[in-house]
Amino acid sequence: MRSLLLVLAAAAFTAAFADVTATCGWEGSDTILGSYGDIIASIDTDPIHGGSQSLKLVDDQASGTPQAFVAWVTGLSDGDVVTASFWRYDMTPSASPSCRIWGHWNDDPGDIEGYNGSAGGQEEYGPGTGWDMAEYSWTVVEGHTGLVIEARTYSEPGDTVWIDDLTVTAPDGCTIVVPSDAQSLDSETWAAIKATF
Ligand SMILES: [Ca+2]
Repeated sequence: MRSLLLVLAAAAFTAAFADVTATCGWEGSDTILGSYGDIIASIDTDPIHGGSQSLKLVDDQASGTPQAFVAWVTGLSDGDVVTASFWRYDMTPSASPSCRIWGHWNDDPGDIEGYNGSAGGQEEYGPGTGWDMAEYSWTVVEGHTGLVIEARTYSEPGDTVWIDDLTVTAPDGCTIVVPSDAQSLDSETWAAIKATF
C-alpha cells in the first residue's frame, strides 16, 4: 500500500491534467490481483521488457479465454477515461498463443471479483514477433464505478505469454490498484490493500 500511495501522490503533483497513474514492472513477487478461468501466473526472468523480471501467464484450462486481472480502478463516473497499456510477448505470428488487453466493469469497490459486464478491449492480437505494446482506452458509461483490466490469453492448454511494464491512467480522485513492485512488501501489501476496502 505504501508504494501505491507514493505513486499516486507523485502522479497527482506532476501530471498536467491531474490524472492519477500507476505502474507495474513485476519487479517484486506480486503476480496478479485475481483471475477468471484457470491461469497460472508467475514471475519470470526471461524474456523481460524492462528491469529484470516480467509476468508469465500459462493457460491452464481446456477451452475458453482465461483472464488475469492486472489492475483495478475504482471511483469512476460516467465520461471518465481510463487508459492502460502493457507490453506483451509471444513468438507465434497469426497463431496462438496470443494476448490482448481487455476490461470488465466491477461496480463493487470492496470485491475485485465483482462483475457488471464486459467493457470491451483491444481488437488485434499483435504481430507475434516478440515484444509489442498493447493499449486500450475505456470511457465510463451507464453509471459504472469500477473497471478491472485484464490480460487475456488466447491459446491452448499450456500456451504461454509474458507481459511487462504496465501503465494505467485514470482521472484525479480515482484509485488504481496494481501488483506491487516492492520486493519486501509482497504478500503484506495486497493483504493491506484488501483490508482497506
Ligand atoms: Ca519488468
